[in-house]
Amino acid sequence: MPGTGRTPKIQDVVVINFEAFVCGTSTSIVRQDGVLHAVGRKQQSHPVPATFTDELLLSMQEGGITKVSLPARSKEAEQMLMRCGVRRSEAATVALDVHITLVQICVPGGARLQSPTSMGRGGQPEPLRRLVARCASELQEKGITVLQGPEQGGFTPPEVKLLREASLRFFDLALERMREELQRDPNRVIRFLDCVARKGHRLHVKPPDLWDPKVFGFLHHRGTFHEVLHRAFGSTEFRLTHCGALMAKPAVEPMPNNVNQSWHRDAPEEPHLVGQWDPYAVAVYIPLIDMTEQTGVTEFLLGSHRQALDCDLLDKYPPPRQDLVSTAGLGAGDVVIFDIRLCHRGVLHTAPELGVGELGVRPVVAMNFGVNAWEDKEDNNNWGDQYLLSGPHGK
Ligand SMILES: O=C(O)CCC(=O)C(=O)O
Repeated sequence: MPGTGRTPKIQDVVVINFEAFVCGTSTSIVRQDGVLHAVGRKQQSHPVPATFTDELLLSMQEGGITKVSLPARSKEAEQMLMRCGVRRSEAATVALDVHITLVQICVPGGARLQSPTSMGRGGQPEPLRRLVARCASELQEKGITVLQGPEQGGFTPPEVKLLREASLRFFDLALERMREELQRDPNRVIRFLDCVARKGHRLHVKPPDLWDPKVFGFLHHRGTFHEVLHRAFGSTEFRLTHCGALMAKPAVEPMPNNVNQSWHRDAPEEPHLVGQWDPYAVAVYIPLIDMTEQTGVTEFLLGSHRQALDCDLLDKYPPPRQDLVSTAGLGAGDVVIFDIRLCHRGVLHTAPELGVGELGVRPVVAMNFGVNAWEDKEDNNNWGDQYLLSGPHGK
């Protein structure tokens, strides 16, 4: 099985627990008597051509696919099948009925992350104290909470504009420098102290301006989300340890690296801290555009912050949908707070027309906060040791 080093055996039946969601159809790939069958919602079963099977098994072994999809009857779909070795006559059978490709589907499987309501009983806005207590308790129990709209402590349109401009300004400079680096050496790995490429076409950047308290003081203190953190940590002794922006570039071409991020935690459990603080560290995400299922959402597994679960396995064995939430549906400026241990992943961004800047990117401000006793290893573990851009570097 993928990830375990074991090759699927002929007698394995229904080994592949992924689905294709195309044209409203859910299709499972089932292995029976050594042959892959695609079984549609109406239980019709189609053998998957042998050439395609090999490719599919290989991808599964590499853990690259959890869901498969094909844009209905499209030219690209047909081309994709051809590239996988399916002959035109076979493609007609497979493509029209079953809709399979090796492109990983890029919409989240679970519910939209939503605040129960911004109104209290009787249509009144929820009093700040109650809102803070509710969000802190949600963060503790589910591992994630959200502040939606300025009335709940989300950021205002002018604040979002400032954040978006600062993030894009830095991103554009970084792109220019990256192009120069790649021209010099096409194999250059983008791993700098201020800019790092991540899977899922993410570029994680650290715009130094975000550390400027005169312009971006609202990120650093006195916001409603700081109140939630205070309440959840049970202490005022916490601090901002990382401040950056996650820029998801659109994945529009059928390319082999068009894959969602792998499920992961941003930091591991620290048993010596949990006894005293739970949570002891969180990530705060602020989408800078309105999010839809197509704009590169982040998907989260509820409750996983307190589970001794190997997040990596979720790539091969997708979690139940009822335990998943995503940032789809959130507005620009909403504030997502999640436990640093919560399993999550970035889903591909496929709607450049809804993004911003020259490339149509999806920007999200990403910050880490932790109690003073927590050491954030983000900057040491995940980044390079040289700056891509010269000039001031923030913190
Ligand atoms: O960009 C996203 O949606 C999530 C990114 C993420 O989780 C990461 O890069 O660690």
